[in-house]
Amino acid sequence: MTLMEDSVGVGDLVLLEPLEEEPLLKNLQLRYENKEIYTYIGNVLISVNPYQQLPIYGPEFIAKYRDYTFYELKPHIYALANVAYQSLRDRDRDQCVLITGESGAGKTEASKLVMSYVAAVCGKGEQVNSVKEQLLQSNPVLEAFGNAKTIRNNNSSRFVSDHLPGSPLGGVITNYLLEKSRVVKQLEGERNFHIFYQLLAGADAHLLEALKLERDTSHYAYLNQKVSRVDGMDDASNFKSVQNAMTVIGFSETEIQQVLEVTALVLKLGNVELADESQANGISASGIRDERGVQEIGEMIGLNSEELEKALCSRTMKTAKEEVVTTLNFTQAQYARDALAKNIYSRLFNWIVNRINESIKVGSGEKKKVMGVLDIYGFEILEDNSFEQFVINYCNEKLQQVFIEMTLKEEQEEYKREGIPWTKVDYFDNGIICNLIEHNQQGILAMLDEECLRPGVVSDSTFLVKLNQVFSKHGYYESKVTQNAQRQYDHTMGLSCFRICHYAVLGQGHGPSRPIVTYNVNSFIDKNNDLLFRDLSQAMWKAQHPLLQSLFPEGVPTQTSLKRPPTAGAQFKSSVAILMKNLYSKNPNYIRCIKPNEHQQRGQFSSELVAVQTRYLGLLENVRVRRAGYAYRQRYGPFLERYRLLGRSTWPRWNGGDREGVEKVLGELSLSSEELAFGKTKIFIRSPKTLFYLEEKRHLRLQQLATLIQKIYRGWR
Ligand code: AOV
Ligand code: MG
Repeated sequence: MTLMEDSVGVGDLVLLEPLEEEPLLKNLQLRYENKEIYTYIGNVLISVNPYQQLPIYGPEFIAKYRDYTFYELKPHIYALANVAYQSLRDRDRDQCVLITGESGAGKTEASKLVMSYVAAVCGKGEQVNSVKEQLLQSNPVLEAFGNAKTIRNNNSSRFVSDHLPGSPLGGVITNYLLEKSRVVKQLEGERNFHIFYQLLAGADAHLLEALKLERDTSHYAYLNQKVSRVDGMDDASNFKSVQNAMTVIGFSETEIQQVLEVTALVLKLGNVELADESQANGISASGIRDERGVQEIGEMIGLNSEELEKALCSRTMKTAKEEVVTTLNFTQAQYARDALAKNIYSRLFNWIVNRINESIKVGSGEKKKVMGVLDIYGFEILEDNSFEQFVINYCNEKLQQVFIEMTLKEEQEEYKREGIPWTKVDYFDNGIICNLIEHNQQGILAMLDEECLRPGVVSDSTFLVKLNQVFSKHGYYESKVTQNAQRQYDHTMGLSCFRICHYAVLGQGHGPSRPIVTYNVNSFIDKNNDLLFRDLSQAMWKAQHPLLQSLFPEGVPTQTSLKRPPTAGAQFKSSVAILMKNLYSKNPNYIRCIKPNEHQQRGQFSSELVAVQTRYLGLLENVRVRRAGYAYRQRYGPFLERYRLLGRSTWPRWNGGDREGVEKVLGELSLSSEELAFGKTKIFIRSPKTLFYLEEKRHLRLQQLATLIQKIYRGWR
């Protein structure tokens, strides 16, 4: 079975006729309904989430795909993984597999499939096998600490990971940007990170007692009381898997214990109840309502509870000359407590990632080639979008930019390599939207920073006022204030909101399905400030708990720096920049994931929902780019093998070179020379029609040959 013999639709959208949205969607739907979830656009793989286990994975399929070239078998994620792995090995180029798509579209599952493929086909030997096992076991650990149930996906990744399986396998996982606000607050219908529920459900009585935890999730303020269980997810047994995985990776028993202690600490912090102790004379202050809780925490982490109390309820301001201690009011104290919990958890997560890396990193010495598998949180449009969605969507916007630029570049390079003239292709450059967000002075993030650092009264609304002034005429920005007569007036947008028109695919779909996202500026300033008062980091550093202490190196009292740590937005932006640099230095391979319905249900394909995604993934545009020059290309060898039965001189036997053979066959068929280009190693065909013509001819010829054979056979009888 090959690409074009695929019974359901076309296996490569480059062959789609006519090239329009409706047939494209129909093609994906038809394939999906026949459980063909993979489709190509040239070397890009589209994957539609099946929401069911399909019998198309595992050793048997891996073995099949490793022995064939890309187009010889049905589209499959293994074929893409194989191409990436082979160019890593044979062409000595670092690779990256870039997986994009909205939340719940199947990115994480795809990344796991790619990694398991690479693990299966790469080098052998005892040491390699153990590293492979460790790499694969990193998934359950990362998912426990970095994933959570959201409205969109029961197992949503709340961080960006870049797995770098090396050669022979080894690697590093770079972790960027955990959504730490989830630790203290979750939207309705969502959960905190899986590990909290796993720990409470799966710890045996002895462990629970040692950590002084209650089994019941309702005991903990940080665990959303409305949802504690997820259908089909067994927290208790997952906890066992996580413990086991940590052991396989090489965490010592003490390390595992300490990780769990810090996890428990976060839950306990959430239960520290604060009291408003403002005095009649107007001086505001806060205190601890339940001293026992703080004492318990103190004992657990080896810190005097009075010290902890002080750090939670007051703040030392240092100036160049003196130190002033002020009491925190009730709101500030709550903020401080939550900031501490968020910081502890996100630093713990980073520590875990680094610890895994120590185990799996490629041996030191000469630089090894690497293959990055980048799995990010998907584009998110919720009913109420806040700072988290804003940065997540910014990250996706940047990836889209890489995608467009690199697809074009790759296409151009292939033409160059093959010695074929390149014609420029026009495409929509989303740089304007990226700029709107990230420009150093005039970008939304820069203005947010400016507002956070500005002395005087600043608030989320002063920030919005500023945005409105600066972007009043920006084509991709809108708010209630900037809306003007030309634009459709939208009464639903709140006064505290602004809107961005993301991934705008110009000229296509100006309807409601354009990915316009409304962000509410509420708490943008706080979230961006992400302040952790020094008193708290110093207290954590003083704790006798070795892991906890190591998470707060800046708590060393001798540190006198008055420099403000970078804001959350600035950190995010620089992580994104590193990520981009990393991507541009590698050879890209793309997987574009699509979510077929909003209900996480198998078998349902909503055309409207898929249409929105194909638009903002720019799939049509992608096909257009791919077809702008030559729609189809194939190496001479396999091409000749397939079509030589059409030529008089090449059938039944051909003794010449592959390229000459192809020239002969196509020459004898009198195809227009406009339609063909002979590259150094590949034949290029301009329009899909020509390819269909060849296929049709081949089909007829096969029938002819079959009849002939039957005749001969009958003659024999
Ligand atoms: P995501 O990574 O794209 O979302 P996931 O990879 O977590 O999405 O996929 C969501 C769910 O879809 C999984 O938990 C599986 O149940 C199912 N699924 C996805 N791909 C497959 C597949 N190939 N075969 C079977 N089931 C699949 V997010 O992390 O939310 O952006 O932030
Ligand atoms: Mg994911």
